[in-house]
Amino acid sequence: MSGGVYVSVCVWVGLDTLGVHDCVTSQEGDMRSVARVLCQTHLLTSTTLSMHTKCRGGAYPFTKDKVQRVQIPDSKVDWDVEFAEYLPPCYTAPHILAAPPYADPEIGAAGFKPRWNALDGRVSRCSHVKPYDVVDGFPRNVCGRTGVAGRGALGRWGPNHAADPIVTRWKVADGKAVIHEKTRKPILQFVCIQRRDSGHWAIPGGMVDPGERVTTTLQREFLEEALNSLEMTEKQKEKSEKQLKELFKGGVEIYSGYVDDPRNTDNAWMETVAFNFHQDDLQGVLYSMLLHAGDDAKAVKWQDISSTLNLYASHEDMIEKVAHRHQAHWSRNLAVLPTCVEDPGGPSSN
Ligand code: RP5
Repeated sequence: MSGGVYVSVCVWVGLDTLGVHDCVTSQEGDMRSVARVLCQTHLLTSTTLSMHTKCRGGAYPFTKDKVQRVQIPDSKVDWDVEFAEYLPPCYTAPHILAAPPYADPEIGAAGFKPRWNALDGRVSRCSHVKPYDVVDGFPRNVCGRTGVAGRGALGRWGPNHAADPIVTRWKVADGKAVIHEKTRKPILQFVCIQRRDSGHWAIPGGMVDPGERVTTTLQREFLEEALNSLEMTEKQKEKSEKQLKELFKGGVEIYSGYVDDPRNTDNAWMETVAFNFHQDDLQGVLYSMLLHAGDDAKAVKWQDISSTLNLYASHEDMIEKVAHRHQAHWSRNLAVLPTCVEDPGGPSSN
C-alpha cells in the first residue's frame, strides 16, 4: 500500500440493498432505524485507520488564499495526544461562505441545528469510520489533526460523502491479454480522469447529493466526468445509460471510509464508497466505448494499473485493492520470472 491504509471489509454487498450508504439517503422513519443498525454493524467490521498525510503541512490547496496549515508531527495527529500550543488558523473558502446550495451554513447561524452522527433530513452526518466527537459545537476529524480548522473548500461540516466508480477492463493487444514481463500477471486498466482543480489523476468520483442513492451517484459521476454526459443530447445520454446498465448492476464494493483528501480540515473531511465495475468480455462496451472528459475532469484515459501510479488523495490504495481482487499485475519490484505459457482463455476475474 502507498501512504495510509484505511481498510474496509464489507459484510454486506448488493447495490440495491439497504446498507450503510443508504444512511445517506433513506428518509422514511423505519428505514432510518434500519440504516442506523447497519451503520453500527458496518462500523464494527469495516475500518482500520492509519494516519492521514495529504491533508497536513503546506498551504491549504486549490484556493487563492494560501492559508498555511500548522505543522503537526506524526506523534501529535491523534486528538488524544496533548498538544497545548496547537492553534490552527480557521479557514473556510470564500466560495463556500457564499452559501452555494450544497454547503452548510456557519456553525451557530440562525436555524442551523445539525444532527451530528445521524441522518439529518436528507443529509448523512454519519461517518463510515466511527462516531466522531463534537467539541464546542464543531465536529472533529475522525483521523486527527490537520493543521487547519473551519471547512476549507468543503461544503459540509463533518463527513462530506462521495462515491468512486472504479471501472476496469483488461489491457489487450491483438485480441489477447497483455501480460506484464516481470510479474507474468495480466495488466488491468481503469478509467482515470485528470481533476480540473489540482491537475491530479484520479478515480472519476463525486459527491453524493442529499437524498441520492450511492448507486445513482456512481453512475452519474462516471457519465459526467468520463463520458461528458452533461453535453449530450437526451437521446445520446439514454443510449450511454443503456450501454452501461448491465455493467453498473454488477459492482463490487472495494472500500468505504475516510479519504486522505488534501482538502480535509479539523472540522470537515471526505469519506467515500468505492465500487469496482469490471468487464472481461472483449466484445463488451468497455472495449469499444469512447471516453470524453466532462464536468470537473479536464482529461480522461484508460490507465494501466501498477504500483507506480501517483493518484489524487488515497485513490492508489483503492486501486491496489482492485488489482489484487483480479489477481492483476501490481508491483514492479520483482525479479524477472521465467516465461510461462499464456492461458488462451485470457485472464478472468474473481
Ligand atoms: C475524493 O474527492 C473522493 O474520493 C472523490 O473522488 C472526490 C469527490 O470530490 P469532488 O471530485 O466532487 O470534488 O476525496
